Amino acid sequence: MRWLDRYFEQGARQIAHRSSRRGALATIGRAFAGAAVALPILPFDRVGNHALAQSTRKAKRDDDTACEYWRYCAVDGFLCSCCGGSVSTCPPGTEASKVVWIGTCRSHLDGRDYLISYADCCGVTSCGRCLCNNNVSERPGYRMGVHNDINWCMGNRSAMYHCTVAAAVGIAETGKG
Ligand code: ABN
Repeated sequence: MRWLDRYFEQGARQIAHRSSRRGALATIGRAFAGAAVALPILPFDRVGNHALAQSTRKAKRDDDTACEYWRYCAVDGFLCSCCGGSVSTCPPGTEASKVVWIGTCRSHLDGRDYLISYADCCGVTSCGRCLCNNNVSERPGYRMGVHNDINWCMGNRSAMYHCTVAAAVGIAETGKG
């Protein structure tokens, strides 16, 4: 019966060898390495994230306290709608600048281009809230009427800049026809 003892002894040794701590660690290591290679190429569902980003962007185009609001495409300054005024009215205690600059912004509501008159509100120190700097069709300082990086309160009794308003004043013509 020695051969039977040897047979079982060998089998037991093989099992012990295969189930050693080192063997188990090696198996776990191989599983991790495999996962690291496989995971980045697995298909991820990013549709939800994209839809959320789209709806957030859309909501901001309607929010006159957000830099993305459609009339602010060429605004440079603090939004008066965050400073006690509104999108087109200066806060109490300030007065609109005598000089303005003009931008052309497309409305997402009807797809048309509107002339936007940007004015600085003057007479009180800087509001400091909702700073935006958008420059669609903005031009350098030698084209003053379409330049936004200037304190337009300079022409007023008090040159102190507080915030900026954006009034839609007309529909932009294409110049064609
Ligand atoms: N037109 C807004 C503004 C005011 C002060 C300085 C830069 C820009």
